[in-house]
This record gives sequence, structure tokens and C-alpha cells, in this order.
Amino acid sequence: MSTDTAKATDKNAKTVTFPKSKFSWLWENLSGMRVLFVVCLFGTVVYNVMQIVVPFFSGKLVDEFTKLGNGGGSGDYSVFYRLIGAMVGLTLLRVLIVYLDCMGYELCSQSALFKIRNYLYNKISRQDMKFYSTYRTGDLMTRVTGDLDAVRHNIAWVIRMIVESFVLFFSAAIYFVIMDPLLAFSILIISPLIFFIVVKFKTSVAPKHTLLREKLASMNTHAQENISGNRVVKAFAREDYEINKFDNANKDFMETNIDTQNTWLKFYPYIETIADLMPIILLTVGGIFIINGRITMGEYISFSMLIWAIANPMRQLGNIMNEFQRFNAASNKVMEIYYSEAEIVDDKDAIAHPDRFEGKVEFDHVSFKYEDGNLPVLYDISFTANPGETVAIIGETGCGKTSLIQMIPRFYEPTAGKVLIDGIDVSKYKLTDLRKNIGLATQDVLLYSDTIEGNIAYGVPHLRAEEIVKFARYSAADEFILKMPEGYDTIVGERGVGLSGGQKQRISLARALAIKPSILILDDTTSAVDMETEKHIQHSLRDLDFNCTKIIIAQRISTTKFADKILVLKDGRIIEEGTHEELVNAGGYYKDLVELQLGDSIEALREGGVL
Ligand code: DGT
Ligand code: MG
Repeated sequence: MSTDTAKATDKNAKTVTFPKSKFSWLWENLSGMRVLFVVCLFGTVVYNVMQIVVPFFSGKLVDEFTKLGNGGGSGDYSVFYRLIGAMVGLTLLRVLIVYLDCMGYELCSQSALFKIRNYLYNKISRQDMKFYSTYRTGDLMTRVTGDLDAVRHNIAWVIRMIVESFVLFFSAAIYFVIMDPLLAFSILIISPLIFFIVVKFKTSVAPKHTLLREKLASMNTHAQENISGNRVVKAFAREDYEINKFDNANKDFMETNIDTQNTWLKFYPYIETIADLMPIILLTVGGIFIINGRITMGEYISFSMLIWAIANPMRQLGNIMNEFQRFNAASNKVMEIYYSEAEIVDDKDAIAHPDRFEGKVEFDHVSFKYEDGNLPVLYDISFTANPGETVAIIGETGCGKTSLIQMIPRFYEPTAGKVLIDGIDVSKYKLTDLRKNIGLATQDVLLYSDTIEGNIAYGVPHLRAEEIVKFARYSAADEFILKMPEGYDTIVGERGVGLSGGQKQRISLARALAIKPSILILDDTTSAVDMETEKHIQHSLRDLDFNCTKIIIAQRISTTKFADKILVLKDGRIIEEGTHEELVNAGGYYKDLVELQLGDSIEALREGGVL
């Protein structure tokens, strides 16, 4: 980690650079708690130094006790009692400081966790389509839960332990040096060995934590996809297959976890042996020094009570390093989202347009290719939908219809050409103003687990009940909603579970209409409704009580028939354009489609009065 930027390497060996180092990022998110955090760090220093003081008093006590026992000294027991009193008092004070310190760290870490989680959620919510097609839901969920918890743990525990170990080690080392430099030197000489082993351990465990983190995300993704796709799993009776898949992911995670933990076991015996050598050195060298009269018995006891303050931080280093590497891997994942930037954002001089648009939609030589796709999806598309007009788009599956309409609300941007609304490039408008003016019923209907009323009023939260009913009538949904046990208050399940495909489409249409958009885009919205209902919907769409340009993707001739303009798309190109009449007469793809769908030749249909 460099001082001003943090670098992370993901599984594809791509180095991601963050604008801040991990610690300055944490510091930034400790705002409001920084003073408390510094006080806590100071508290950690204080209570650890106090740990050293207790053995110091013990040593003094033993010397005093020995003197008194030998009938020496002043025979005054008050010094003895004062020393005991001071020891008890100090121990109680230390316990109180440790207690408050832990609470303080917890408070700081929870506050940072709350702040980062909110920030991440905000960031994720405002991301563009590219982001959502890059990151899997299970992976994102892992970042805002497990990974974030590792970040919290770093503030609440790892940093405290680092400070604790250093303070204990150095204060004990200083004490040793002051008391007897030669004894101190003979004990401390072996400590660099431990640092060397810990650095080796760090190098070997770091990639394992990164891998472990990937396995966890993969397991969560399996679970999330299986749970949200449970209907498909059931339909194909693939429960065993899915359970097996999850079992494998779980096993993989467990094995990586064991392997990561075992890494420490390989280094542990060396560390433990070196740490255990310290009391032996003390016993040997200290014993000789007592015999020589170089140190007193009390001093020897202080040393032996303090030897843990040298040995334990050494032992703890491995554990701390392990946790720190976990934080390292997790924070890379969190910071990747934290510092991610949506590509489609407001222009610097974005135009505010809080009012309604006139509704003129123009495509000016638009071509488009998905960044991760090989071939362009749309080629040189030009057409105009005038305010209030209905433009229908028809074409075989995969020809680019959905891709085309997604450029109107700027979900994607053209690779060439422009999309204009009321003569201004859509990229010049403020995104919220642009999107608030567009009512979109997507092809893949998603309803929230909320009441039907709540779903219809999603874009206009305080919509009056009569208005909700009005829009439900426009979309021919009112009738079936009233037949439901609790009418508009019926709660639909996640993604609209409990409703038929056609019912979901109608609610989604009502939701799009409820914002009274100046541009309404319907992506195959009536594909699952019966002909009769579709007729009703078309009738309503012609008689809306607000002005609106409609761009309707459809597969049925019955839907496109009344449009002011029909665009026929094939392999990303407009191959025919005109009214129903014009296209039938043109005798191309559209005419063939009419014959196919109505089951007879144009001539016969005309004779029969169908056309
Ligand atoms: P549909 O809904 O089945 O009638 O088909 P369209 O006409 O709505 O097709 P569309 O625009 O969804 O897809 C056009 C082509 O673009 C097709 O070959 C699939 C591809 N495509 C669609 N979405 C994505 C995407 O997110 N990434 C990439 N790389 N390709 C995509
Ligand atoms: Mg589509």
C-alpha cells in the first residue's frame, strides 16, 4: 500500500488504484468520531503501560517483603500496605479503562460501518446499467455485509491489537533495558527472528485471503441466484442439482478457509518456540545474575512477570497479521465500489428541466454497441416521433428494439449519433429531470413486494386513491385487482409473485402511466394480455388525459396497426418505415408479417374486410 493511494489486485490480476490509502479512507469515515478514536488509542497506550507498572510494584513488594521477613528495613509495614493498595487501585483503574476503551472502539467502528454502508448503498443505487451487468448481486451483497464487517473488525479490534502489541513490547523492552541492559539484550536478541517469520507469513497468507473472499462471494451468488430463481429450479426439478452446486461452493469455501487457517499453523511452531525460549533465557541468565548479586530477587520477579509482555505480542503478531490481511482483501472489495463512478452522469452544464417535455423524440444517425459485446447492435438509426405521436417498433427477436429504447432515458449512450428530446441531446439534460419525464414499462417486469397500490404509485408516492384507480383502468387492471381478496391493498410477493404475467404487465403499465410522462415507452408490455384486454388498453392509450408521445415495441400487428409510424427493425437496421397502410402496400417484411399473423393473403384479407 503506497502512502497516498491504495492498490488492489483482483482475480484477473488487474490493479485497481484508489484515490486514498486504506487508513486515510478509514479516517475519512471516522468523521464525527475521530476525537473519540484518538482518545481510545491513547487509552490503549495507557492501559498497556499500566500493565507494566503492576509487575514493577510486585518486584518492589517482594523486595520490601524480603527485607521485612529478614528483620531488616525500617520495620514499617505501611510501605508494604501502600504498595498493595496502589497495585489493587491501579488494577481496578486499568480494568475500567479497558472497559471504556472497548466501548469507545465499538462505537467508532459501528459509526464508520453505518456511514460506509449508507454511502455504498447510495453509490450502488446511482450506478448505471454497465455496473449492474458487471457485478453479480451475490457479490455486491457480500461487499456490503461480510466485507464491510471485516472493515469494522479492523477498527474495533485489529488496530487496537496493533497498538496494544507495540506498546506492550516496547514499554516492556524499555523497562528491561533500564533495569538491566545485559539481561534485556540476551532476551530481545531473538525477537527480530519473529518479525522475519511474520513477514514471511504475511506474504504467504495475503493471496489466500483474497481467494477466500472470492469463494465467499461465489457461494453467496449461488445461493442468491438459486433462491430468486426458485421457480425455474422447481419447474425443471433441478433441486438436487442446485443443492449439489451449492454444496460444492460451500465445500470449496470451507477448504479455502481451512487452507488459510492452516497457513498460520505452518508458522506457529517457530513463533511459539522462539516465544517460549524467552522465559528459558530469563531463567538461565537471570538465575546467574541473582547468584552473582547483579539483580535482586524482586527485580527477577518483575522480569519474569513481564516476560509475557515481550513474548505475547510476538505470538499475537501472527493473529493480527491474519486479521489484517482479511481486512486488506475485504477493504479492496469495499473500496472498489466506494470509489466507483457511474459513466452516465449529469453533464457539467446539465440543463435543468423540471417541467414537462413537449415530447419530440429524435434519433439522429444512432449506432450502438455494448461495451462487452462483439458486434454493433444498432446501425445508423434515424427517425422522429413528434409530440403526441405513437411510434411502433416491430422486428424479430434480438434485432435491437430494447437496446434502442434504452437510449432515450440514457441507460446507455449511442456509440455514434445523437438521441434528442425537444431538439436537445438527452445527454445535456439533468438525468433526474430526463427520467422523471419518461414512463417506462420494461420487458422484464419487476414489481416490489408491496401492495398493488404501492406498486402503481411507485413513481408518485402521494398519488390519490382515485388517481390510482384511474390508471389501473387505463391499463385494464382495475377489474382483476378488485377481484383480489384485498383489492388494491393486496400485497404482491417479491418480483410480483402471485400475479400472472399479463397481470404484472398491466400493473407495470399503470405504474408507467401514473407519473403522467411526456414520453411513454412500452417494451412488449401487452405481449401477455389477451386480444380483448389489449384492445381496451389501446383505446385508453389513445384517450389519455395528458399529452404524451408513445414509443411502443410490439410483436402483434394489432398493436402496431394504429400507430402514426411503424419502424421495422432487422439486425439493428430500420428496413421499413411508414404507417400500417403504407407498409402493407410496400409489400415487404411487414406485409409478410400481417399475412402470417392474420393467416391469409393481403388480397384475401382486403376482400374479407379484415384490412
Ligand atoms: P426481444 O426483446 O427478444 O424481441 O429482442 P430485442 O429486439 O429487444 O433485442 P435486444 O435489444 O434486447 O438485443 C439486441 C442484441 O443485443 C442481442 O443480440 C442481444 C444483445 N444484448 C442485449 N442486451 C445486452 C447486454 O446487456 N450486453 C451485451 N453484450 N449484449 C446485449
Ligand atoms: Mg427486447
